[in-house]
Amino acid sequence: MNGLPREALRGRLHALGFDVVRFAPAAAPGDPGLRDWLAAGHHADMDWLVRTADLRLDPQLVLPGAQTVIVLGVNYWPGAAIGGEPFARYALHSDYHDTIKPGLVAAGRVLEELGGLGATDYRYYVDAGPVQERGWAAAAGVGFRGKNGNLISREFGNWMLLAAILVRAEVPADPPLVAREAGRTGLHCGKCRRCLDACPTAAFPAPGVVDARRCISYHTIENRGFVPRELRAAFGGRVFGCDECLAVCPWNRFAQAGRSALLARRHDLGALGLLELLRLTPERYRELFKGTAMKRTKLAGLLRNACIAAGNVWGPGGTGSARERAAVSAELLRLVRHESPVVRGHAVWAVWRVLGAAAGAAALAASRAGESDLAVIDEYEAGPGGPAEPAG
Ligand code: B12
Ligand code: SF4
Ligand code: SF4
Repeated sequence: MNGLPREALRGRLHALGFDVVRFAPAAAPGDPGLRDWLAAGHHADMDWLVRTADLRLDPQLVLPGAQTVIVLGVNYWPGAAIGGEPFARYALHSDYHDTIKPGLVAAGRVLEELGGLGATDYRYYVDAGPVQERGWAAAAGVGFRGKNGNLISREFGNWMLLAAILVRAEVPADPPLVAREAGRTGLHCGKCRRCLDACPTAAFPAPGVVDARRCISYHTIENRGFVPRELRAAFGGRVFGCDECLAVCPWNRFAQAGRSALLARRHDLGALGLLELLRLTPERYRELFKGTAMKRTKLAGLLRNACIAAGNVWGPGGTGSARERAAVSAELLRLVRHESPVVRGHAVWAVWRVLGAAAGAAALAASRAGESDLAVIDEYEAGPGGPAEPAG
């Protein structure tokens, strides 16, 4: 197989909308931590990571004969802070899997044209494939793995999505930022540990290692069931994803406004209030979130998350406005009768938080009598659990 001209290829892929285009040799990378991470259970219930571990550790099992991994970065910094706490920034776009994919399809055509490759000589992935995108990005010098676990670009900071193409052709490799230290966590962090200290749920058992069982991003996006009760109060007003350990990172001072060539902004969603989220009907949910990453949680997941956020924002020490308190309580008391036990259970938790012990018990008495799901009954039994004076 012929080699591919590196700079011509980089230029063509950049023109397709990829902000960073770099190349690493597709040698098997060994096991720089994935197996330990899985063995410790840090993947929570994401068992697909276990099932694909062998593939993730050896690109030859994914595409036999692969010689190069092309690592692609898409910068999603909007230029100024948008939205707020409820939604992770990446989610305020049409689903990036869908909008980056046409760029990958076009990249495949470029490989065929420049390298005379066939369609089976390459495989591309964005997020969902059996490829450790952060590891390859570090190997190709896209950036370094911060103590927050994220791949940090010295050009764009933390706000970069990744994609990868395995290809059966040689491309001269780009060097990692520091030779022989590509995978080292915190390579350019120095003594800083802001991300570790800022994590609301203490989800870092060690620098660079995220325990998904404690991570708000995992629970609000991937977890389909009950969120552990002891973690909920730390979620604050977050409804989908969490940017905390990314946002505090000083490397973001280098962030540049993205071209958005392979993204479609939905910053309008950032203006949605919690009350509106609690009131979502299936029709309104479809209308608002069609084509976004937030479809992943389904309506029940989003309502569950909104209940947790409401329980925090209008609960003890919360910042919710007194003007909206009655309306929020009314919606929560409607949701304690929702068809999904997961929504009902978290609505009960939120009612305890918002109304406190006495008013909560009175308001919940009727629905409690009719509840038969054991997990939801457990939420009734748990009561407010701690100081529950309604705020403000
Ligand atoms: C599972 C997953 C999650 C889980 C677990 C996160 C985690 N830290 O592992 C949860 C749901 C919690 C999550 C959350 C988020 N995620 Co996520 N997630 C993934 C996914 C699908 C797999 C990651 C994984 O395998 N984790 C296990 C750990 C052990 O692996 P790792 O992070 O890759 O790190 C190892 C390797 O890099 C390896 N390594 C080191 N050197 C080398 C060298 C080579 C050559 C190789 C191959 C490997 C290697 O060693 C590291 C330590 O073991 C990737 C997509 C993908 N296919 O890679 C996206 C991905 C990592 N997520 C992403 C994003 C944006 C997020 C969030 C910011 C979303 C949000 N705002 O809520 C948060 C950030 C949380 C955090 N601090 O990490 C982006 C990150 C982009 C970037 N710049 O780093 C990715 C790459 C998706 C994408 N295509 O853009 N995520
Ligand atoms: S995404 Fe949020 S909860 Fe998860 S590790 Fe980062 S700061 Fe902690
Ligand atoms: S916040 Fe500090 S420690 Fe964390 S990734 Fe950024 S530079 Fe590294």
